[in-house]
Amino acid sequence: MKLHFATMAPNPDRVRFFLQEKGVWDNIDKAEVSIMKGEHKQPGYRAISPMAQVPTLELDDGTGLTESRAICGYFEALYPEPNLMGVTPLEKALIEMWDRRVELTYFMQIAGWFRNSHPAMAELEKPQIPEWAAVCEARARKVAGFFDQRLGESAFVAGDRFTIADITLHVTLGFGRLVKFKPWEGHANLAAWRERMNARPGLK
Ligand SMILES: N[C@@H](CCC(=O)N[C@@H](CS)C(=O)NCC(=O)O)C(=O)O
Repeated sequence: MKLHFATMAPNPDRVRFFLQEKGVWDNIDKAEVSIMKGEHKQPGYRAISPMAQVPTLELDDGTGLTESRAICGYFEALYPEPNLMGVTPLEKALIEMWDRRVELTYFMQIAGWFRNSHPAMAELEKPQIPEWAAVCEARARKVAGFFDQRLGESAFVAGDRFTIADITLHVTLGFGRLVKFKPWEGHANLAAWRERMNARPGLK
């Protein structure tokens, strides 16, 4: 199998951090795709990733597995330890709940804000809609407060141990820097959690 990924891109980073935390990143065969050069839109790549996005995990039988969370789920099954997606049915559901909350309510708002306002995205996001960027910005600012409150109640996003939900939030905070959004300035719980995440070798 081969992981098609891009550097400096949040979804590929979700998978990279997941594999680094598993300790297997260096063992995986990889191919770098340049988004800025449009390599993800070439017919050869679209054959495994019809929506022309990275990351894609290309399996030996030619199957193209996309969606970062699905790729992580596949690797979780291949490399069960350390567990990052839950063991019991309830724990699996709670971790998925928190991970999807981060992705859908926060990560996606940063994506909408960035893609609709940043000059570097003008080629990829046509048309850019400044009004939509403003809506996403307001939502991102609000939901950052929700996660700050959560991290005041819980050491990690999904409970008392590190999981994929922490990886998704860590990537989201990094993604937000592209629109100069630093919610840890003014949110003490988020700031303390971020310090701990930044200290993890797997999240570098
Ligand atoms: N839902 C997908 C999203 C993948 C995605 O949007 N990837 C971005 C890079 S972070 C991409 O390929 N963008 C290319 C483009 O917008 O043309 C996932 O979870 O992997």
